[in-house]
Amino acid sequence: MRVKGIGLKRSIFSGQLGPELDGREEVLFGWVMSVRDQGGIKFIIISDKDGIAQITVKKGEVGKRVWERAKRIREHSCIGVRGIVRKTEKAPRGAEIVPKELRVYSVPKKLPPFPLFGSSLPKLDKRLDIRAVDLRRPKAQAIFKIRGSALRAIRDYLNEEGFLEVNTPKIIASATEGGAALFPLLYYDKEAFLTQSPQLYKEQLVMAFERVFEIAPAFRAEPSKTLSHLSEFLSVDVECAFVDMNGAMEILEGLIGYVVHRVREECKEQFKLLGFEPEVPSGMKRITYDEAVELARRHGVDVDWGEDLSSMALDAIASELKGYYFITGWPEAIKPFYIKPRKDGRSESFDLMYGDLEIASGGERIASKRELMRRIRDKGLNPKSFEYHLKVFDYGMPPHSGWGLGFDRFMMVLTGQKNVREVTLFPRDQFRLTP
Ligand code: AMO
Repeated sequence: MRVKGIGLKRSIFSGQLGPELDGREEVLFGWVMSVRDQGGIKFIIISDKDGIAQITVKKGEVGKRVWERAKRIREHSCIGVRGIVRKTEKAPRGAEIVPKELRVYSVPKKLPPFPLFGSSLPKLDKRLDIRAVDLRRPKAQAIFKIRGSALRAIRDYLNEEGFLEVNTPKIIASATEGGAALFPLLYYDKEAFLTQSPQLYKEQLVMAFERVFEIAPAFRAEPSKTLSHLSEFLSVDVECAFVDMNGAMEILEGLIGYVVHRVREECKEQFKLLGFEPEVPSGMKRITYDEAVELARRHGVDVDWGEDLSSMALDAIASELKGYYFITGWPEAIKPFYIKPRKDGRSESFDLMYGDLEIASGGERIASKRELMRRIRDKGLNPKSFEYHLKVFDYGMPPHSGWGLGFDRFMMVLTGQKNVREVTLFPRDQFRLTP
């Protein structure tokens, strides 16, 4: 049980504590949530990564040293305890720990700038300034446990579907997502950029692996301070050979359904704490861009055919289309160069929406080098900057499609949060570079 340094070795987390351990000696670590002092007896509630446990320190029942140490303990102290489990219906989990040894690792010099276990919360910015402490709030813990569960589910689903997980460079030489701005950086003596998306690499990789996916950060210099834009977000990217736009949408729809099912199954306690249940998608509706424009116009929103859908237009559309739905066939002029155009000015592209929030976008890609070069020129870009990419197309590029899912936005949907910063550990935006 004893180890050098911290002096104790954990035997259980609070989640494993229960009446069935009655009489056993166990070791727990945690942070003190509350101390209820009743003169000769102190009830210390600690929380660890699983939840809470009660330590009952009664004068006379515990050793002198333990009693003296217990007196020093305050809220937020970080402690370790070795003691005997005693079953009791009065304690959480139906058992308490009667300590034989108490170790106090740190006693806070001051209390956190806001109560972690109360219901009133200060503004998000204040909490983000000391995020590591804020993350000890039970609701924040619930959100990030759901996030972990969703990431596991994504990996399981895509692996099961025969996709290979890949990792592509995040320092890149040229832009892919026209509209979104790049973060430049000095790469030895050259200019380089942080990646906006693994787009070109994932396309190249279908030649070798047919089906690939990547879960990695993407960087966008977004000057807008909205509730759903970050400068660094987690992108789930999929690319698949021999599949068209519809095939790509099917993979995305299948993935979303699976993830919702898995998190609902794995995170029951967390959803209960949040007072929220994510919607189970059933048959995601598909509307065309033209239909979306019509719908917005019917609600009195002025939309010129060919322009991106404004937030007002999306609000109007979302007032009729609840939950998940696809908008397909976007005008080719507002889509990036690699998206396959149709002959009628539209393209083989789609966005996956949840209400008025875009959570993913994708489509079929141009597989012909000549056409891709033409599109690069038409978009006012220089084919020379894409030589390293274009030359791959000489060696048997298959037809292929894919998508990018904004994972943080998907997390907003899964946890019912209105601000993307609530579902991101250390969010980055125009105004925040620390912590
Ligand atoms: P797109 O630029 O639409 O497409 O990005 C894909 C998805 O990423 C999310 N997203 C963001 N999330 C948070 N903050 C941001 N600043 C931000 N920007 C984008 C959105 C969006 O739907 N290469 C293509 C994908 C593809 O075709 O495979 C791409 O990057 O949820």
